[in-house]
Amino acid sequence: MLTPTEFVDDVMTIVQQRDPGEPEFHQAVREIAESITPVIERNPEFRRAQIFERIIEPERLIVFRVPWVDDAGRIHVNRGYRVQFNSAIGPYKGGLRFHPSVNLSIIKFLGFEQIFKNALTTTPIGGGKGGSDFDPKGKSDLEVMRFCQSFMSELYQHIGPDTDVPAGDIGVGAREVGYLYGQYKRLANCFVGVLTGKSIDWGGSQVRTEATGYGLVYFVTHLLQARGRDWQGLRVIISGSGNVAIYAAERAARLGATIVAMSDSGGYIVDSAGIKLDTVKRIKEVERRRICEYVDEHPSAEYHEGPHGIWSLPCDVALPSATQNELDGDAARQLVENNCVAVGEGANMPCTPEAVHVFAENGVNFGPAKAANAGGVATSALEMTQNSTRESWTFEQVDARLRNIMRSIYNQCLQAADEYGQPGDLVAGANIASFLKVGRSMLAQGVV
Ligand code: NDP
Ligand code: 2IT
Repeated sequence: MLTPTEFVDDVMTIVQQRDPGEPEFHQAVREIAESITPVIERNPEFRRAQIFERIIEPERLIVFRVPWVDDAGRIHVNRGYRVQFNSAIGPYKGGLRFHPSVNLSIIKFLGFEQIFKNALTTTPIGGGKGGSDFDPKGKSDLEVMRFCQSFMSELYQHIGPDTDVPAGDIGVGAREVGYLYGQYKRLANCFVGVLTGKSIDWGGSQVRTEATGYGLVYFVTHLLQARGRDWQGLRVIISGSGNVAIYAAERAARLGATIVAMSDSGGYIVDSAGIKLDTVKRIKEVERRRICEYVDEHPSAEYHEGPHGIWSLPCDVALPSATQNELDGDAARQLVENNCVAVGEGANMPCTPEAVHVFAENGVNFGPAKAANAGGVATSALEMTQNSTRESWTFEQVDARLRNIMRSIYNQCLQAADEYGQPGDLVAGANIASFLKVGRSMLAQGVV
């Protein structure tokens, strides 16, 4: 009989020996390994076929040089990555992150999480992720274009509409997807759905821009319903002010919530009357400036240096939507003290393991990232469907599908948690339901 500790220890020994110096990847592997021990016990064929031991090794890892020339004629060299982690249930799918902090550990944790997230979406997509340590901040449009063209000059040979379909993530939005797509099309001489998050004018899907944030709010709606509540009158804190944060704020505000605080990497703004989203959108999406400038236009609001203090504010719901490990145990205890009732992870792995533990101990309803933020990639899969059938669905059609998908994800998590004796634990439920789907698919396809 395998004890849970033995299984987790065995797995962690493998990744720590094979992949030293990858703390974020180890963190993501440990969380899943801990949750799925009962699945391995109940399904010995998974153990015999070494399913988890195979899942933790990417099918393919591509690392490449990205040279580019700035506006002053200086040459820069960045590093590009694409991890094609698992294709058991469909083509590799996952975003590209452009941020100076990007390294192999971060790309692998994101790619690993993506396998399980994508399995929950009910759509047939495998897991992948990529990016670069390039920093788009402060660069001109032409510099960003030259960088994207150089990045795609290598990447194009590894991707395809039935092979691997990248999209956006931190630092990669509509502008970058446009430049990346232009270069792909030129090199491949082929107009296909090889990227998602495209503009509506040339193959994008309605709702993709809004999908991660809207989907997060649809998911948290179920958490609130479980407590007999809705969004009306709730005070909500959202970290970040990028794609996920902005559209989560928009949807929650439309449902009657007051968004009291948002942030960027420099600090956070507090507006107890409710943050004016039009101002945030203009500052962050159009002008690409800093969130602190919000208070110049709304003097009753406050700005505080440093992003971490945002969790000390009183709120009913917290939606960490900036980056990994941004909400730690102390922040979680502060939220609990302030009577926060629900937390939905908009970012990938934003809560540390200690924070997740604090929420569970204190009865805070918690939506883990791979379930709560899956609306973005799910809508990417809907974009792929529209591209391959050359259809364009209306906003209402896509939004209705997104709501159904988020409901299905919530139900899958609840059911799996129940079946494996951990009722209400959505972290366990998300990990078990997704692992079962990927694991069964790998079993069926043999040792590959
Ligand atoms: P954006 O680039 O649009 O916005 C990122 C936001 O997070 C910005 O406000 C940024 O501040 C802040 N941020 C980024 N890095 C840090 C950091 N190291 N410390 C503090 N703040 C930081 O990215 P997205 O909104 O697309 O992504 C946000 C999160 O959501 C990421 O974890 C991403 O993986 C996840 N996600 C995204 C999806 C999508 O469809 N876009 C889908 C599912 C998950 P600043 O402007 O100062 O850099
Ligand atoms: O983390 C994520 O799910 C994303 N960045 C979206 C990926 C996608 O392919 O739409």
